[in-house]
Amino acid sequence: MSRLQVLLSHDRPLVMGILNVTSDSFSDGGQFLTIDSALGHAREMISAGADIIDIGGESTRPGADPVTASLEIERVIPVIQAIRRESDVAISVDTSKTEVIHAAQSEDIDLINDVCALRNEGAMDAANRSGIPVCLMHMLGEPRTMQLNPVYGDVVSEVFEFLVERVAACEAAGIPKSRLILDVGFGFGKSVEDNLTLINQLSTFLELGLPLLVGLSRKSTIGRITNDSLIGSVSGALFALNKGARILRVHDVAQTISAIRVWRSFAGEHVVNFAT
Ligand code: 7PM
Repeated sequence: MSRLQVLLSHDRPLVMGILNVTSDSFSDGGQFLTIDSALGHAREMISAGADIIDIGGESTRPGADPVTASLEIERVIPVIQAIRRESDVAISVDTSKTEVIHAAQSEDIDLINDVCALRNEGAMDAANRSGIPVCLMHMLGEPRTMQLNPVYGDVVSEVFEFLVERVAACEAAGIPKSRLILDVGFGFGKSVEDNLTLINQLSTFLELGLPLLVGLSRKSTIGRITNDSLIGSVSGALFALNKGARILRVHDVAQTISAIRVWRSFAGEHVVNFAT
């Protein structure tokens, strides 16, 4: 069984820690500072108990400066290697670029997290040949413009049909359902109301029969509800679990894990905090 299959076979939610591999204000043409600070952040999330580290080189971040495939590779690959030298944590690569999928597939990684759901030229083929599991996320439009005026007839059925179509496209290309995870794409081409509807109706997506990943940590919809993004994100994460989410993509790993422990205990599961 693959690392991710082992994790998913456990009867508990999984926590995916967000690792942004982006440059800071220092001049760092060689990317050393970028990689070093990313590794420090990864170590923190691993000791906090993250199940998966999601490494992103900023390619598809809404509003972010576009990053070339070679710069993304130059940042992401050394971080994968550095984490793998010291940890058996599951590693996810947050990318939509075919070149990055190609480069990452020869590393010991566990998931390709593509916010474009393998719609870019060559991405489906690269993911198929890699044999690595994939998270397919819904996004309306493209990152630069998706928040300008997203309009749906019925957001739940449109996102649902999109995911049905992408799963079928993967199966047709040779990627079996056993290698797929789905995500409704909170904040990706959606109004505040659309996001709230999708989370409220998240259990509808369980019908697709695949694990659901939810990423709402520190997103603007949470910020519209409360100024406390930590409490807001953790509260939202627990609500998503109640609606059937299996993997939570979060910034605040330690706090989310504490909340999950309480949630599982209240749900009647035997969770003992050995630390106290
Ligand atoms: C600006 C806006 C910066 C949004 C970064 C983001 C998801 C993801 C992201 C998600 C999956 C963030 C996002 N969000 N991958 N990548 N699901 N599967 O908040 O919701 O990190 S980028």
